Amino acid sequence: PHPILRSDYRPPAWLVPAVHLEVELDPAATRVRARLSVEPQGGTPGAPLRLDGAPGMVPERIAVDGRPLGAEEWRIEGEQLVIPLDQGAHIVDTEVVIAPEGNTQLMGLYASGGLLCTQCEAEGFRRITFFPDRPDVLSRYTVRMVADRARYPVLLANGDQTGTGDMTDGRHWAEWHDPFPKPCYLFAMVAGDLKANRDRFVTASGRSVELGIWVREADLPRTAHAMAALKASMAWDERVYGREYDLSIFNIVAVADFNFGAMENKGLNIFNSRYILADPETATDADYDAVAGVVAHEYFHNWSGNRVTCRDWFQLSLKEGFTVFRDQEFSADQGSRAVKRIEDVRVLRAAQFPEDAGPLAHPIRPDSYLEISNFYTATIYNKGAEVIRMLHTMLGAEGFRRGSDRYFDENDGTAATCEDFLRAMETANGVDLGGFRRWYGQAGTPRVRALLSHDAASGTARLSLAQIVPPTPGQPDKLPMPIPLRLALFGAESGRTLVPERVHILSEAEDSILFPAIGERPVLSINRGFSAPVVIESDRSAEDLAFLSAHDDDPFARFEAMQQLMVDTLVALIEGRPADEAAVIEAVRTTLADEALDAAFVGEAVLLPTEAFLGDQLAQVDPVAIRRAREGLRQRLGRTLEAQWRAAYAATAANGFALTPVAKGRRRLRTVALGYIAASGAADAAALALAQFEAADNMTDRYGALGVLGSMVAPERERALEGFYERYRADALVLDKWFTVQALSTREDTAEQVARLARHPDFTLANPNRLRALVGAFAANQHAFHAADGSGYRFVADMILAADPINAQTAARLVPPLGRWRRFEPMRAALMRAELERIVATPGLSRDVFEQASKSLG
Ligand code: B3K
Ligand code: ZN
Repeated sequence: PHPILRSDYRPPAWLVPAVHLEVELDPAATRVRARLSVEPQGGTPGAPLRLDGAPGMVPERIAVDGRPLGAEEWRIEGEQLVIPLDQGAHIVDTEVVIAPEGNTQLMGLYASGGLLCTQCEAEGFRRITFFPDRPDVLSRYTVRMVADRARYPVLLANGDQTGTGDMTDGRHWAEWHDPFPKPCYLFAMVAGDLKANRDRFVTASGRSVELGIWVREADLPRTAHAMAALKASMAWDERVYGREYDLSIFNIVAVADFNFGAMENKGLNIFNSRYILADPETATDADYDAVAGVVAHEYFHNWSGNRVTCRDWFQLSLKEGFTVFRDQEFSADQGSRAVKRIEDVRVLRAAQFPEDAGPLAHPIRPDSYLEISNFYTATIYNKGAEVIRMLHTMLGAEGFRRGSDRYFDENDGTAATCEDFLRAMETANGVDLGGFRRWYGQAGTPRVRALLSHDAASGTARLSLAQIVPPTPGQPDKLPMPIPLRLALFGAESGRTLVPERVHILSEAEDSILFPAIGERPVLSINRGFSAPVVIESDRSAEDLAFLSAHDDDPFARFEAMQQLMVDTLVALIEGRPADEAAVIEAVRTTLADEALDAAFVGEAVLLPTEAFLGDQLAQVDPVAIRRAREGLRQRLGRTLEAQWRAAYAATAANGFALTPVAKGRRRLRTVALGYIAASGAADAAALALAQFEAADNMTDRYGALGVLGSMVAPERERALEGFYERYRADALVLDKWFTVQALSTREDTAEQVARLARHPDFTLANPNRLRALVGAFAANQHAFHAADGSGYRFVADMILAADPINAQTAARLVPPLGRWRRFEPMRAALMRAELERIVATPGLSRDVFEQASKSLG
């Protein structure tokens, strides 16, 4: 396979202003008749019309301007249909037959449950019909769907419904028209036996929008939260960005088999059901938040993605980074801003930092790819969002809004670039973002060294800053990037604010700031709110970190100081150096005792950093030493503060289910406290957890208890796992949790249990959620996955190879954990490489898995 290069971009030779589709839906043989109005675009006179297709797809009929073409008048080149045409506008008809029920890749038109549905981003439309499948070809679509009325009573597509009717043969039809020109990746249609939760939203300018969330009838009671989130998102985008919805219908459909979280098709979002369905019995508080966040994300794409789309797939972060930033801010406005920021930074550190430090590192605007599906990454999405957030920080909320208004106005109805976005921000604010562009082109997480010195005699303090952007594949040398750092100074003795928060932009490799009139020893609070996606290296003592964790006025900075204190202590323990364990225990005690803090924050702040994150701090990951040190500290925290954990547990006792931020925070802290009670080794811990499990009136408490039990060796564990299975075996989304909790267990026998679960009758490679629930979770369980004998690597590689022919996109997502081999000692590294080599040597490998595995070896 040859790489696609960003520098090779050329505008399309032919445009397709209008598309008319006629689709006779049938799971075994769906007939698609496409009528394209095509017209040449200056630049490449004489170029033939090139339409993308899928492997093995052949047209049954082709006509140009109504005249059927003979076999010599067209050809198939690779997977493209090539038709020589005279300059000038033409009508091109093609007809193909496709088989949705055999489509296990879940791209294009496929069957899920009893439904037929589509997924076209990035390159799925070419599996439905021959078409220039690139985002800079924008068309107006009319779709006529025909299907069996009994089996598929509901027929949905983008835009407005313009007609329906019955046929004499038991089939019926529906016609939809979308007035907004769109790229084909935003095309969607769904046929099935669905019921809608219907509602309505009146836009700021008074237009009424019919809302529908379409699910299986039995799932209707689980759609209320998604509907509330949708309406809140619509109002938020009007208030914060001045963006109104633009069609009279907005539909969402939930499907059980989906490669990703959801898809923002114009007026017809299609969702992985796990991001729609929620009720207290089956969804945790985290699930509820994810539903709201993804509903908002897809809705926000209507402007950041659909009205303004991407010129080419190298610009993916233009819509994804911006839209993640928008959904993060929406969620922050709905609940606790500090806790939301903590969660988002956790995700960035768990998923994006390792990516940025490994063989698959790429900038948020990549330069090349083999398979675009591999670039829907934490870098494009989450680092992309951080880059937008830095612009927001530097320009201020109003300046950022001026820039986004200008961006939407200037680019509405077009396929734009990251450069267009930056230029709109610049012109609207009269600023030069020249150096900032490096964030788009350079990969790697910058490291910022921050050293504060104090001269008591002169009453001055000096902060020395230095940045290093590490080398990444293909980018050995980096230039410094503008890094906005929110910082403040506090008095170590008085606790007073000595220098209130300011934003300092570190633009050069090195820089220093002089602070006058600093009479007492200052303590540095830096990268507050995580203002830049960087690693801070400072020499703050355990005492100073403990001080900040108790006194900083930025809650994120308090969390961060506690984390750093825990990391420093654990790294020392892992490396066998003297460690200030007492400082951690006292800081946790102080946080637990602070009545001004809300429970949600406390629940986050007292958690030890994950084993994986600790691994990232070490020159070489030693999973066994990390596990031992972390579990040891957990146990001592549990024991020393046992009375405090029991008090916190009692104070947060279940008291009727409510979905308020306060009730959610209490549930969070309750399960965290239960975990520490179990870690202490208390004799009643398993019984306490089982009691919580059995008495729970909601999934958060039940799954929280199951998570604690899952790592224990106790009969209560087996009882809870069996009870959970029996209770939820018919509910796929909850059964996923049953697989995950066992894959994440810290027990010594986790690898065997997971291998056994892979043979369980409820395990299937065909459903992406299930595959991720077991294999994805196992690969994230550092200690179990990195078993010294290589059994974890072999298992995951076997699963990748087994899944690849069925669903290449999902299989490829399991490869990166194996690609981290450079971070391990030579024995493990060799075992990991051997599995990657075995994967690469497998005949018939998909392009998706080939790209990830071969680049991981490189
Ligand atoms: N835009 C979709 C991406 C799905 C493509 C997966 N290959 C989801 C989202 O970011 O909203
Ligand atoms: Zn998105």
